[in-house]
Amino acid sequence: MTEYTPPKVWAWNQENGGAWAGINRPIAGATHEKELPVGRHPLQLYSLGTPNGVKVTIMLEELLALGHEGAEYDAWLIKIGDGDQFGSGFVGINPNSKIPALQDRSGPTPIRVFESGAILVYLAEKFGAFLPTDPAARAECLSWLFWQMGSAPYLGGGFGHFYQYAPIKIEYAIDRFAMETKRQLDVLDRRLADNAYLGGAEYTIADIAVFPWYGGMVKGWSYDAAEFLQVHEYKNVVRWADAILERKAVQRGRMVNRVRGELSSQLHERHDASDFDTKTQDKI
Ligand SMILES: N[C@@H](CCC(=O)N[C@@H](CS)C(=O)NCC(=O)O)C(=O)O
Repeated sequence: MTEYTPPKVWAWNQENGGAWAGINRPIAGATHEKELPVGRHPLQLYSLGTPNGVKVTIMLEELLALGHEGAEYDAWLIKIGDGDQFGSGFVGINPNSKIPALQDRSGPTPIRVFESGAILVYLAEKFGAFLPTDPAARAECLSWLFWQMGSAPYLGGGFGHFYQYAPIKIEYAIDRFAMETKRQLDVLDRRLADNAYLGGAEYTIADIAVFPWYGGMVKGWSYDAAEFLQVHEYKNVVRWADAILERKAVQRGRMVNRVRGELSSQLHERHDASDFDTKTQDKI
């Protein structure tokens, strides 16, 4: 390993060569003026089909499947590789410049919500679904939801970054984050040994948040690392992920704002329930 001695003062090296280096900046705020489009539905989602984005589209499709018409939504595509998250309109609803961001326009004054966990809680409370009201069950559900928000950056920003995206393979970094990712999978596996879902017997926003990250990991969708991390060993996580994947709302939610994979699985924007049948990339 080449030794690196940090200088006295860090400087921004724009040419660091890593994947995503082009969109990383040490400053916040908008880079350009750009209004966001607004559709006809009460909820406007600005997102991309990454694990964080998919949490929200799964939740919205689950709410619609339960018959909550107020959960009708327009899902607009934010291309983070092109820097759409730094447009002034997007920064106006998420000062952190990251997808997903939601605007609820059902009332007299639009309400903005950013951070996928906050969006899940907001929607669960608005529609009274997927968040138990019993104090013990609610505490368990929120504990797993916040576990996901705190843990996934080690999986994505730590393991995924150094294993797949970094321009050089650094044993120390890969080793550290592989160990933490396996520990996290074991945490889930032990919980799911005695419980159908993370909150207990019921499917909740905790499962909706954790599935795209850790379900994706054990299904081998992430970072080409299934063999490296021996993900098949986490049998209870695999069983749980398979059960969630059978849900029609989950299958639909995974298609929205998706820009990779089979063309028939990519619905770049969703403005109507019928779009799943008529507007996937293989059909337009
Ligand atoms: N904690 C945030 C994380 C969101 C996040 O990291 N979004 C990524 C895509 S998955 C993003 O928009 N990245 C663009 C950027 O960093 O400029 C959440 O859960 O909403």
